[in-house]
Amino acid sequence: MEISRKLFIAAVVAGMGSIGVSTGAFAQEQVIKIGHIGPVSGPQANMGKDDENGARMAVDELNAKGMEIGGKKVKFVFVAEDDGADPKQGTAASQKLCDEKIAGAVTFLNSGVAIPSSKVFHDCGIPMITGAATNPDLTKPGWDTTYRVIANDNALGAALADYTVKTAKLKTVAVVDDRTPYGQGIASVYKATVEKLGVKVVANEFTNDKATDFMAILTSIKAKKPDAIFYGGMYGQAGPMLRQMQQLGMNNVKVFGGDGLCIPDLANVAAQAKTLANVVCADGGSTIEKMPGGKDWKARYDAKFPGQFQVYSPYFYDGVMILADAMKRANSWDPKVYIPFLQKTDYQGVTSKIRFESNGEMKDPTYTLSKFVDGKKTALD
Ligand code: ABU
Repeated sequence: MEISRKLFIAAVVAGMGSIGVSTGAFAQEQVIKIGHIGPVSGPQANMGKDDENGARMAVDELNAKGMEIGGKKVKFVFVAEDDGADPKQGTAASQKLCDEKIAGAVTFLNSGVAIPSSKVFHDCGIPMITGAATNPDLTKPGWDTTYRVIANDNALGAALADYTVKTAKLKTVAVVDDRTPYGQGIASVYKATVEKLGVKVVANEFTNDKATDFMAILTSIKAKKPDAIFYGGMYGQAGPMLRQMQQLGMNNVKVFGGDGLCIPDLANVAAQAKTLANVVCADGGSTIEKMPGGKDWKARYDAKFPGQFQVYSPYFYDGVMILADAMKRANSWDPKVYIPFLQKTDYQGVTSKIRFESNGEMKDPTYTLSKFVDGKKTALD
């Protein structure tokens, strides 16, 4: 009796394979792993965590609803890794998820991590969608494994340049970037576009993505009397920079920046600096209020992750739904089989209708410019 029970268990375990069937083998559920990698530790953790929350929420909702693919009941399992905003940690985590045989990843806040990691995913044939990394170089190779569901920095940098000239009617700017692929990339798009539109760039300064003391850079810029500073970088630096601008009396200097600093919490990061009122920043996509499914989605998000919403979680949510949609249409979770269906995505998401260009960029992406009114992030019309 005991021997036949052992033989039975051995037969079931052998039939499971290493990843194929859930531990509830008797339920015959097919496990499909979805990965996320982002900076959930360190100074960018609140943005990284928000992205992870969006992807996790989609996985939980798919499982709650129940889904069959190719006639088989499936269970999605969320596998999350921390990259600390560090390219080395990010590529190592990407290889780890490849080795764990995830079916797809919805992933990356930082372009400096996403770009080298996209090669890792390409080499192991696993598709990745980002809802936040915005450097245009990400999709330059045109791999069928790399997708983005948000506007890139060509759109955001140019929109801010256009605002500088046509709306704010400024004549001179200083440009500062953090030397990361993101900061450098968006700053170079902004600089080239404002120069083309007739603005004089009176200073070009550099910092890094760990710095918090900008007094020397700002003192040098102040002497050149620019109408505005464009900062290419993240909120962890933009906050102290705004505070130090106030300390130096640069209260009439406008501040422009991309999605890396355009977070609802910027007032706190800037210690309520008055200069916050001079900020205009650009995010990819629409406000929650204007998204087709935004209000309902946000109510569910806030119930699940109170006080954690930042910017891009709805895009990570849509990214997971897009992977599931492609698998459903392909009748398969095997990347080789479902990638051609992913390329032909035509999905009505929470954020917008999502379709892809042949290089994996989103078709017809939108963006939003915002300012801060009494410390509250407020979209411009
Ligand atoms: N786009 C916001 C996060 C910064 C980056 O792309 O690296």
